[in-house]
Amino acid sequence: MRNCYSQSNQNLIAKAESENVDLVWDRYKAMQPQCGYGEQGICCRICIKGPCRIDPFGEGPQEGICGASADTIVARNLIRRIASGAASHSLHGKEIAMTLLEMAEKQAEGKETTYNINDLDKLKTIAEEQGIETENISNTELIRKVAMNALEDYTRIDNKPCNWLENRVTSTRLEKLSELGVAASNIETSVTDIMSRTHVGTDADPINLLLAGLKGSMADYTGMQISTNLSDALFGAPEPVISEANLGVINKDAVNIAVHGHNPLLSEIIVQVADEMNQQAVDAGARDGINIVGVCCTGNEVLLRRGVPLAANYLSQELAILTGALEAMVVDVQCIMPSVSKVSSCYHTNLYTTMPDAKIPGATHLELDSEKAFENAREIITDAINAFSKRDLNKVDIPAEKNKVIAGFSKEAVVELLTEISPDDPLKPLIDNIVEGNIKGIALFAGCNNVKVEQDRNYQEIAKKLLADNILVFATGCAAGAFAKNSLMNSQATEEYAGEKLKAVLRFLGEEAGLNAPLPPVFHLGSCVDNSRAVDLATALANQLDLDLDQLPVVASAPELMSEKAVAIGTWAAGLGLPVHVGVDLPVTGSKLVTETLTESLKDLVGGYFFIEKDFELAAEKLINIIEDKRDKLGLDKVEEVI
Ligand code: MSK
Repeated sequence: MRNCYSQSNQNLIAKAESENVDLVWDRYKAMQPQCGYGEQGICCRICIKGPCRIDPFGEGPQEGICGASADTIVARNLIRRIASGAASHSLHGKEIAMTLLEMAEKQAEGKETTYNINDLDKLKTIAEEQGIETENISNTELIRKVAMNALEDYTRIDNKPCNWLENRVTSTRLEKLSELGVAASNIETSVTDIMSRTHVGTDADPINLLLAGLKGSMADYTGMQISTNLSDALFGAPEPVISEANLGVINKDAVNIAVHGHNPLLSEIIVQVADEMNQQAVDAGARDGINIVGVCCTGNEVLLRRGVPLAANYLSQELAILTGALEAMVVDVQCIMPSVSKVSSCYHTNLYTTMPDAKIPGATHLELDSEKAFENAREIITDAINAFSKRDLNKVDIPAEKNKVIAGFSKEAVVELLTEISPDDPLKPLIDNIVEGNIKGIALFAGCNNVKVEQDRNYQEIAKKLLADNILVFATGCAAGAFAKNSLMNSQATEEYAGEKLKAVLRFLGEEAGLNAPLPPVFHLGSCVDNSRAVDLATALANQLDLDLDQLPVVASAPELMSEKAVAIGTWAAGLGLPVHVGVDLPVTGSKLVTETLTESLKDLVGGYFFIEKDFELAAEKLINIIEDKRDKLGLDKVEEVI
């Protein structure tokens, strides 16, 4: 099996072998065979009487030493993953909210601040949506109130649903979630609750455990909404921007600095400082100055807001260093392989960690401190300029492959574009095109890369089939990275892959946007937390049509799901009513009850559910069938009868 869909990435993997550098694929191979108990979720390591494992063939132990059944063990393991995902996304949101609060406090004292509000309109929109008075109030006070409103979701002691959950789903959905007792009221308590009830000798009821997981996933969703929206207020809501993606964006004539992780607080400053210090790099011999490139979701954040080219998604992060032309990699949190330290040490690349909760042995730790953010950014860039002369030219091998990307499809950007066409009712053109079948449905691709499958391939193959069937594709996170790297986010891709009806819509929208070419067939919505943008758009459509999300011809797919965050995202997506395709096995197959709950019973409860399909042809077929079925149920083939 090839490791990567992208030929240039594949070539670099061969280079690693010749230079004796171990990559993720080598470590995966060395790990075979992997533990079958772990793969099925039937290994319990929660207490120290264990580890225990259930015999999947029914011949050995069928319960742990404490008496926990396979169902209990699998459910506990699953919801602990959801708790970790929710903790990660929501801490990200909390850090942005704390940055806003600190900014407001400093402004009130008349002090200078490192960060400022870049998008006051967005801040005001958020305030209005959250019921915060925007008239007769200073900007400083508005910032403080918005920050406090978000932070309230981490501290509330009553049972009212979180502020950022309550008004970010349809009222029907909120009712349903409340009835089930899963409308999270406090993000951190939802996570604590999972960790507490999964302690040895606590909750043994698999269904009760799964409901706690569903609640934890709603906390995850809430944290993502906070992350996306407050980041937009701080750094600007994305607008369509043209850039490039794949390893070819690393420039041999520039000082190359990769920003990697998820939190845009430092990367935004690095991009600003790089502009100021560009001439210093030129003076040091780098003809093209400083070239910032993105990796994973920090990469998506700065791509959407600053047009910074994207070098790699999750599985290619080591390859960016392997080009031998990366002077620095600056990482923040999440999805950073510890191996980047070892790989960097084989080259001249400086590796920096920047967050107190994400240090890596071998890296230089330069903590992001809002007081010193500019100073730190200057230090990193100065060191990178000095490292430029230390490149070993014999080791430099930058693949030529890079592709044009049109990114930046925030909800605001989409609505603004539609407003040009229909000022009084912006969503009408979108709804009309869905009703008429020009857009048969929408598929949201999210999630990661997983070394268990050929990198990026399933994304490409499934999306091409959906596009040919006039299904519009949205993408976030490393899914977006896969499409950006492999040329599915530009006008040419529309001409090549979209069905005739979808093509006509995208051509028309492209003209309206002043592109003189079609919009791309895959809309880049942003990083993992920006899945919230897709829900916002779908919820706006549902509200206008007086429907709920589970009735819309909308599906989600995570063909290469890998992280705990992705498990949390998949769970809330199902909880909000979406059918969720997963292209790898979930570690739940050791329990028939848990597997059936996720893939069947959940459907009756919330409308959404998971389905596993590893074959991309079949996955595409199933996603299309689901969309057609939803259209049928809405009577969309008999247009005049419905909307
Ligand atoms: S970075 S969570 S590998 S999408 Fe957001 Fe990519 Fe998945 Fe990390």
